[in-house]
Order: sequence, then C-alpha cells, then structure tokens
Amino acid sequence: MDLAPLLELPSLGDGLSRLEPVLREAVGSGDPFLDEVVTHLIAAGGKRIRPSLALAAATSRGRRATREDLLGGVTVELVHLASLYHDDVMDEATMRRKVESVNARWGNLVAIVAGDYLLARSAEIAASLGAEIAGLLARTLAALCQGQVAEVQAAFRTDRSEDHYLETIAGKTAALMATSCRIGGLTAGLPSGEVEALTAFGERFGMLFQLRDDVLDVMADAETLGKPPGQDLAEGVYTLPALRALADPHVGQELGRLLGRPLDVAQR
Ligand code: GRG
Repeated sequence: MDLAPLLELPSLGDGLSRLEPVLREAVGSGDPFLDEVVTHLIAAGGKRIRPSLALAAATSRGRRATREDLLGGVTVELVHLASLYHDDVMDEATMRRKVESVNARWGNLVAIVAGDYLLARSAEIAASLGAEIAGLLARTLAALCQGQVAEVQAAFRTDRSEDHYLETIAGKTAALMATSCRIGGLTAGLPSGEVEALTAFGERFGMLFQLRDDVLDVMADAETLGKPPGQDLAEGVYTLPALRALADPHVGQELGRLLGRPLDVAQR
C-alpha cells in the first residue's frame, strides 16, 4: 500500500517519528529476554498503519500530536502486534515482516506468552487514557477474536457465503482500524460527529485494506507477496476472490487439482 500521500502530511510524519520511542518504552519489561522477544517485530518494521490512522485522526485539525495521541497510536499497534504473534502460531508461519517469525525463532510457548504480554501492556495504556478508550479497546479485542474464529470455522463449512466473509474481515481487520481512528478522535477531544465520521472511515478503510490483501494473495507474484501466492486457499481460508472463483465449478475443479485436494463449490 502506498502510504506516501498520507505520510506527506507534515503533522503525521512528525507524530510517527515521535511514536517509535514511546512504542519501545511501552513494551520495556526490564527482562532482557522478554525485551528481545517483544521488540523483534517492532524492529523488523511494519507499516504502522493503525497508529497512522490514530495520529491522522488526532491531528486532522492541524494541531501537533500530544503524548496522549501518541499513546493512543501505541495502544492499537500493540494489539496488532499481539495478533500477529498469535496468528503466526496458528498458521505455523515461519516469516513475518521479512524476518523469522517469533514462533519459528523461540517456539510457540514464547510467542503466545509474549503476545499476551503485549496485550496486557496495550490494556494498561488504554486504561491510562480513560474508561471510554479502555472499554473500546476491550470490545475491539473481542471483535478480532470473533473474526479469527469465523475464519477458522469457514474452513470446516460448506455453506460459505460472501456475507460470512464480510463479517470475518470486519472482525479480524476493520474493527481495529475503525478503533484506531476513533481513539485518535477521542484523544484529540474532537466533537462527537467528527469522531463518528472518523470511525466510519476507519471501518471502510479496513474492509478495503483486507479485500485488497486477499485479491493480491491470488493475483500477485511470490516476490511481491514475500510468500507463495494462493496461500489462503492452501490454508483453507476462503476469501472473496476465492469464493467468486469457486462459484464456477470448472475453476473450482482446476484450483482443487492445483492444490491436490477437492474444493467445495461456494454457495452464494
Ligand atoms: C491476540 C488480539 C489478539 C487476537 C487473537 C490471532 C487473532 C485473534 C487475530 C488475528 C487477526 C489478523 C492477523 C488479522 C490480519 C490483519 C492484517 C491485515 C495484518 C497485516 O497488517 P499490516 O499489513 O501488517 O498492517 P504490518 O506488518 O505492516 O503491520
């Protein structure tokens, strides 16, 4: 995704560079091993989309990001990081952000507990920002889990539908992006109408972001993706492009042949 137009916003570039030390400070435990594990993916990069959304929302009226705004961005990035740690355990992924995944390097137990630790830190920061943000963050965590369970469930169902897919991505991706925008609006103390509009923008941005990701999984080459294309279907994840393709029995048969196992034809 080309974030350049967003990053050209002077206030956002300033906020993102000031976010990094706050992010590292937030995960510091004093234990050298835990610190190494929890900074592994922070150091590896990542696009910082969720804090970008929070900071863009918070500075949308042109003011400089405050420490509260930065902490809002940190709290959502920590949730995202925790979800990556846990997701890689579930998928047995070996690479993340172009480096070895945490589970591949230190094992599943460490990856799960380190993900839990990141969530705990995120919750602590959200609580410091007030009850409204703490409650919002907790509801978003529930939505992420529901989205993830819905995705796993789809692999065992034959009545897969586009509605089910849309519900899945609303939970696993769009909920946190909507919350990122909302938190930015809240830490900046914007009027409620603006907070609602920013939240609606974040939700739609998140849906489109995941749709694009899923289309790229079937259309892009291995080099662009950093993994073999068609990985979603190979893992039993039925995304919208796969559902559309499988609705044609010939395409479904061909995909099944390529993957070496029969695939269910989606019902729409
Ligand atoms: C532990 C919070 C928590 C949840 C448990 C594992 C799980 C339930 C949910 C996983 C949800 C998940 C991994 C959704 C995919 C989200 C997504 C679009 C990831 C890629 O985001 P990018 O492209 O990644 O912003 P970078 O690396 O750039 O930050």
